[in-house]
Amino acid sequence: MREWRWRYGWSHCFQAGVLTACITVTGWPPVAAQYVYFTNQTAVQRVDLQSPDVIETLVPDQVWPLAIALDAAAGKVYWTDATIARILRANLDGSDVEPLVTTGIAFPAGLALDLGEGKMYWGDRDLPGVSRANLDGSDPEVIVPGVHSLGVALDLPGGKVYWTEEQARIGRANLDGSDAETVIDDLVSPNAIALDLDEEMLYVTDEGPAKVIRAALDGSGEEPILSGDGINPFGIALDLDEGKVYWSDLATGVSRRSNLDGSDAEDIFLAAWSFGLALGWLEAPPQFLRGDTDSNGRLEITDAVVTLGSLFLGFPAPHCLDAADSDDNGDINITDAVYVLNYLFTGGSAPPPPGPGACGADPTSDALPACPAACGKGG
Ligand SMILES: [Ca+2]
Ligand SMILES: [Ca+2]
Ligand SMILES: [Ca+2]
Repeated sequence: MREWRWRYGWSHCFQAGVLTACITVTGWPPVAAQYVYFTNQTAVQRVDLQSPDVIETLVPDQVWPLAIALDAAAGKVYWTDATIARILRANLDGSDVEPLVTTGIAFPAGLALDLGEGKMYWGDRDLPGVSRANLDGSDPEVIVPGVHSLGVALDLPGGKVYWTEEQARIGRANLDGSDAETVIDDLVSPNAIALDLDEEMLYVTDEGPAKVIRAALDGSGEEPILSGDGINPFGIALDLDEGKVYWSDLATGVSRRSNLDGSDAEDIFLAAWSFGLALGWLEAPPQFLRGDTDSNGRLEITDAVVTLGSLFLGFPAPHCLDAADSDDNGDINITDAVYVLNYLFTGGSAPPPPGPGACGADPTSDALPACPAACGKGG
C-alpha cells in the first residue's frame, strides 16, 4: 500500500499485483481568519475581513479609544484612551479589561509593542514625550521628552522608535531615547505611522493635506501614495504578506486598503470614527461533518466501512478523527461505525454537533489530534 500526502488531503492507494486502487480523501486546511481591530468612537471593535459587513464590539463604553496594538500570541489587544488618559488591554474577545497606565499620561495617541522585551511605547500629545513601560504598565519612563508625539512605531531589529509629531515632523531615536533626530519635517498634521521593515519604508497618514505618504526610514524619497479631496486618513496598518496598506478615513467613515504604492484602493468596512487600526490573524478551528469519516461531504455507509477498515483491516486512519468520532466521546472504536449505521438505517440519533448536515468545529475538547479541515470541499 502506498500513501501520498497532497496539499488538500490524502491519497490512499492499495496495490495488488499490477492493480492499483486509490481512495482520495479531501479536506481543506484551516483558514486563518483575518481581522482588523480598530477603535471607533467609544468602543474597541473588530471586523473579520471575510465578512466585513459584521462589526463586532469587543469593549464598549470607552471614552475616546484611539491607538490600538495587538499581542496575538498572548491573545491581548492594547489600546489608548485619549480623553481619560489611559492605556488598557483586554483579551481579544474583549473580556478581562485591565487599565495599565493611568498616571503620568495626558493624551496618549500612539501605541506600539515590543513583545520580545515585554515593553510598550506610547506617544503623548499633551504631556509631551515618547514613553515606554513594561506590558503590565510598570516601570514607566519618558525616553524622549518634550515632543508632542502622536503615532509611534518600532523598528526592533534596527533598535529604533519612530514617532509622528504635531509639529509636522517624523522623529526617531534609539529605544532608550538616545540619538533623537528628525527624519521628515515637511508634513502638516501627521498622525499614525507604520513601518515596512522588509523594504525599510515608513508609512504615515497626514491629516492636514489629507494624504498617506511613504518614505525610506531615513526620510528620503518621500512620496504621497494617496491624496485627494474629501478624505481624512487617520489610522494605518500594513499587511506585508499581502503587500497591502490599510487606513481609516474619518471623512467618509470607510476604512480602505490598497497596494503599498496606493494603487487598487478599495473600501473594506464602514465604521464612522475608526481612529486606530491593527491587523490580526486568528486560526479558525478546523471544521468537519460529524460521522463523515471519508470527508466526502456526505454521511453514508462507506463512512462506517472506512472506520471499520481502519480499526480491523489495516486501512489508513481517517484523516479527520473528529469526523470519525461519530459519538464524540473522544475515542475511535467500533461504536462509532455502529452509531453511523444506526443513524442511517434504524432511526438512531444523529451524530452530535456539528452533526452530519452542517460543517462546524468540534465543540468538545478531546485528545484526538487536530483535524485538517474536512468538509468535503473538492470531494
Ligand atoms: Ca462520507
Ligand atoms: Ca467515538
Ligand atoms: Ca470532541
